[in-house]
Amino acid sequence: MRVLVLGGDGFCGWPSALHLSRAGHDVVIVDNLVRRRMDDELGVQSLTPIATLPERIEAWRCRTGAEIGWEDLDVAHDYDALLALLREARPDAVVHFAEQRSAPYSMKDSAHKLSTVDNNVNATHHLLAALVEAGLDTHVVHLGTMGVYGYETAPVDLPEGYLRVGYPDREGGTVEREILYPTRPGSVYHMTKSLDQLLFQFYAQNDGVRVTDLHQGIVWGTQTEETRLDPALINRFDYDGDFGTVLNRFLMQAAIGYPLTVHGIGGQTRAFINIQDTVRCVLLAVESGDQVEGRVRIMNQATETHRVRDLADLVHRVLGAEVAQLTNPRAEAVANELAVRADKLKELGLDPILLEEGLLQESVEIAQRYADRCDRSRIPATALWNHERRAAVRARS
Ligand code: NAD
Ligand code: USQ
Repeated sequence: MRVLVLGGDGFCGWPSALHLSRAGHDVVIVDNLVRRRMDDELGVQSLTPIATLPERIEAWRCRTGAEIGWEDLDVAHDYDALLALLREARPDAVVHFAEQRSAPYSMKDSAHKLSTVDNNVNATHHLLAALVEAGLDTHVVHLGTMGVYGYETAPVDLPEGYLRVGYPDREGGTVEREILYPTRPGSVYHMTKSLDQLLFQFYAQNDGVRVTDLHQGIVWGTQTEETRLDPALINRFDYDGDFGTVLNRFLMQAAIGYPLTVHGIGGQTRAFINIQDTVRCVLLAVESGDQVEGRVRIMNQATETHRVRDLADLVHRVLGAEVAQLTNPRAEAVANELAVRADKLKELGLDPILLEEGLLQESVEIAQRYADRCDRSRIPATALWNHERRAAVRARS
């Protein structure tokens, strides 16, 4: 298949592009490198030294003989170029990773809220409108998030996107409907993923666009089978207070002797997936595109759930790290229960990698190897949207 990977220079997009290429697909990355510029804006860099995108692509060609293309294009703001690319490439599938993905970054201030909505909603909408204008029957595989369901304790195992509800009709009977699971996003970033869901629903219903929305949990790990093939293929590793995700942050903090930054009592339960499984799921979704017809196919892309405190305890036990309990910078439930249905990807053949001590070791080794690249001053979370804490800060100033 010919596959465009929007956001193919990022943490999930780069290893997914390699995995698709290795599976024999003809891959073109579409990325305007805005994520690398955000590193400059934040004064931070990936813990791992990532090569430029042309160097990465050349290293892949040298190792495997496979060619990957690159289009430097802003999916959210250059509609004509996107349309022209789609018309020329006529892809069988487009994998869409090209969004601003950090909740803290999206909550820094109004400018970051606005730019996150502008980038994410426009990127998704431009893609859908351009596919319709080009008259293509391309399958869209979008990376969404488990966070659209919200992280309050739910009375059900979270279903895969849809909820069957009954309510009274005018004749005193009951009408049954399947609706999108009500969204309850916890940040402007997560809200953009809720808005994406409506765009997909509309374009599937109105224009018959085939869409798979992968509701992915928090990704942990760094390398995949393909990124290990050459130092120039190494994946990025975010550890800073905006883009670093919780388990990778804890592993890196343990490696450099920094007390683990548990927010609040660490009662938050979240869904997780290893980066190696991310790339497998993306391949499974792409290769099963002929199964998508009519309504949007939503699959929960998460393999297990963990409480933040339990992850900190695990890292403490295995690596002897000290655990700190910080005032939570975010507005979120102090503690929640979480159970998730995630059957569809398993039915397609996913055999999940579960968190175990051995697997933590690779990330720790990477963190130790590149510890001198870490700027400890960039570890604390600086985006503050816990309302009580914000009020206290205001009162003091
Ligand atoms: P990332 O920031 O590392 O990568 C995103 C890539 O998209 C970057 O290379 C960036 O330059 C590119 N991009 C962004 N806006 C663009 C635009 N307008 N035009 C062209 N390119 C653009 O993020 P990631 O961690 O790889 O996440 C990828 C997707 O997966 C996101 O949509 C995110 O919401 C989703 N996701 C990520 C995680 C996670 O833990 N990392 C978990 C669940 C879902
Ligand atoms: N947390 C800590 N300490 C830290 C960092 C985070 O206790 O140092 C806590 C947070 O308060 C939160 C939980 O850990 O309760 C998860 O935070 P996170 O930063 O690891 O993940 P999140 O903000 O939810 O976002 C990440 C990705 C995002 C993706 C999402 C999947 O950045 O792109 O959509 O995971 S999910 O969480 O399922 O919505």
